[in-house]
Amino acid sequence: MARPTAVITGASRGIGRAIALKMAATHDVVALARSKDDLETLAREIEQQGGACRPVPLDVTDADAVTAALRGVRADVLVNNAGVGIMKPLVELTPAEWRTMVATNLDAVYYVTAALLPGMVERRAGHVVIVGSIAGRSAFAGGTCYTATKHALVGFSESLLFEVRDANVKVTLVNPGSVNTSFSSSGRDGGWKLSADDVAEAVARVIDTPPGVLIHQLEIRTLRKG
Ligand code: NJP
Repeated sequence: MARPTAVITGASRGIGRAIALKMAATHDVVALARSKDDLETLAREIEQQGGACRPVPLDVTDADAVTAALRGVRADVLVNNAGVGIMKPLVELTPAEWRTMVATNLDAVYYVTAALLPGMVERRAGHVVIVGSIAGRSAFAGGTCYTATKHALVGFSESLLFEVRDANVKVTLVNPGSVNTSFSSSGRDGGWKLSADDVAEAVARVIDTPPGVLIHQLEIRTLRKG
């Protein structure tokens, strides 16, 4: 029997890469990001472990490229993970930085989900996971745009759930605290943070709930000491 397919955005490094490696134990992986070489390295690693991974080098903020690349892809699981955080006071943010965050953290979630959701609804099966953030319900100086995009995902994901749950499609928003990736370069030792593997483990668990049961929102915290 064919294995299910998981499409994962932002799979070239960090949390998305860890999710791809974790999901590859049970799913064929379609890995999206712009860094072609990193995706190919990931694919080789997954293949060495006996899995299957198709790298799709792509800018997820390019709506036409997303539609073209995902045409005909049958996704059982979609993990919208790609994201950008440029933390600085509002008056220092450039319009380009603002647009990059909104385009990556919000617009792209719409593009990728819209490309894969019709198939899920038609098959009456599927799971859309969105990697948000604790910044989706809290705020901090320097986070005007980033928190706005992650707050937006709360409304997006709950509205989407109400649209598709009768079609048996699940929607989950996963909100991690700080994760030790190259996402933020505070210069501080990140040993106290969650690891990308911690988040991947949580994602695998929310996907593995029984039919008829959905974890719609999950917040993940570290207990490690700073
Ligand atoms: O970030 P990082 P994380 N088109 O920088 C991809 C959220 N989060 O893994 O294109 C396509 O290591 C990029 O690939 P590439 C956060 O908001 C994090 O930590 O090759 N892909 C890379 O694979 C985000 O939503 C923390 O450069 C694009 C990936 O995105 C998610 O977790 C805390 C792209 C970013 O890898 C993953 O973050 C939290 C584009 N235009 C939430 N732009 C945290 N780390 O502390 C970027 O609460 N990517």
